[in-house]
Amino acid sequence: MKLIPRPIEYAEKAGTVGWSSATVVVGDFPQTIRQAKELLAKKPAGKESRLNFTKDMRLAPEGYAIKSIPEGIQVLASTEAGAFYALMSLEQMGEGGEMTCCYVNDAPKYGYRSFQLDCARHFWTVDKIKQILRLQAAIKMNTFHWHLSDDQGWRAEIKKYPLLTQKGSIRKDTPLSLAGYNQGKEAHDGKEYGRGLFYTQEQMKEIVEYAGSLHIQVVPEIDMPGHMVAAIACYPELSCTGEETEVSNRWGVMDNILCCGNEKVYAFAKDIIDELCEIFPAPYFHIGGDEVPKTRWKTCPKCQAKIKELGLQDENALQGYFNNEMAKYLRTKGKRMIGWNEVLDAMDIMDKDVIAQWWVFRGSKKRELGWLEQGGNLILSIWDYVYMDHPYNVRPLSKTYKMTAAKVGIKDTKGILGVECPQWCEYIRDEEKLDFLTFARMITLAEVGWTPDYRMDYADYESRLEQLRPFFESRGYYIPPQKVYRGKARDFKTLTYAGRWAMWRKDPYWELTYTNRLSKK
Ligand code: TNX
Repeated sequence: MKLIPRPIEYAEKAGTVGWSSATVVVGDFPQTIRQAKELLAKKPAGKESRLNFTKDMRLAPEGYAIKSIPEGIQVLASTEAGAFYALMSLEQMGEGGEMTCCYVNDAPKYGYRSFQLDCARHFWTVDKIKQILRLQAAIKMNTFHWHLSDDQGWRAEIKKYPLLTQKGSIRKDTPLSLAGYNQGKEAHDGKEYGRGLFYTQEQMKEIVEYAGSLHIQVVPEIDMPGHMVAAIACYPELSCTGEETEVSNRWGVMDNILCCGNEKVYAFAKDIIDELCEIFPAPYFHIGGDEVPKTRWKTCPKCQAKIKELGLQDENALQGYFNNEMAKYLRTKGKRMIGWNEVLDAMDIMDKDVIAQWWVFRGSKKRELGWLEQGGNLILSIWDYVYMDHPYNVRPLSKTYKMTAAKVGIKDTKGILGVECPQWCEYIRDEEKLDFLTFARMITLAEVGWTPDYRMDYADYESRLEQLRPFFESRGYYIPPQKVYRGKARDFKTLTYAGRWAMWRKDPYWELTYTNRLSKK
């Protein structure tokens, strides 16, 4: 079987059926039919066949069935999305101009299958994002989480606050290494970065529209109240001290955060939400909420007054209050708030509708499991399994494949909305490295989010990945050599796990350099 993600049921039948520009497309689902015709028109003429889409309300919303015989292919689905996913399966199976006749019955395990791209630390073009979205569609992922702001750059045009992109997009220079990380002692490149590198509202709409045609929702993230130095550099009155500062040129966690004792901050956040909600129709909005040091709040008279006035327990509760205000506001716009799992720091007061995205183990798993038990929702994107910015030598694809509910200790999966692989781009500054670290892991995550746990099998997955290598690579989706994504690249096999990390810390570029050497041989 040449198919990723692995479907619920697949059975081979006798004979082959044509998949070429000689295939005639008919039936229900006009949008998918148009897309099928466009896709088939690009293929050379081959064996004649018929492709028929039929609406069948018994199928799950994103599910589909395929029955093929040598004369033609019958697709059943209840929605355009289901019909589209059948087309995406046929695209993979029919790569050679025809395919083995088969029966497929399929539907996703989770409804939220996501990829996050950090466009703040380094900027990626609209065309690059579209290329990634087209791969997401091919592997049946339905969410693009767009990280649009961070300490080192603001990338979303906001008409009410023009400085955010005029000034907040630019940093003085960029750290080159992890040496002295977070202490300002790392080597820098000495080059200004980010002038003009932001998305206009028109461009954001263009991405939303393109993604929508591929049944992908776009969830914008504005990270707050931490990771906000770029905005504070433009509007210093938003911080506790109000002092002038610059867009950050360091990576890590910054003490300078929004002042949650100041009403102006709440108004600012709501204004940004207002503008972005006009652009992004998805029923979710991500407010970040990660890595929020409370150092400044502890001595800030405004924050302390707010804590008193509201009868809050401490600074964590103040963040909880801020989160709840945002969740309430988003609800008036028909949206649910998502936040990184630090939003659970104030779990006892947290709005039950908020979705926590689990990226890091803070102490124990108790909080996250407890949140699920209370009926809360989680998205899984646990650092140790799925983070894409680290080398394959440290985190082989087989590790990403293991992020199943049972493996992370979750018995009742009811509250799990889905999974995500985030790509953070501190050390990814060119498309070559982005490709190297993104595509293969994203394809792996797609199967983690779609295929039921009992149907998952890593050895089988790897053999399908290799069979589909020409399918992906001919479309520009580079897959590293097997020995690289297995984490056993020759030069480094003598290193311990700790040694591999140490090597990466010294030079976060080393694995790419290594792969370049591999491909030149
Ligand atoms: C932690 S994941 C962060 C990001 C960094 C990433 C680097 C998360 C919510 N916060 O700000 O880019 O680590 O791997």
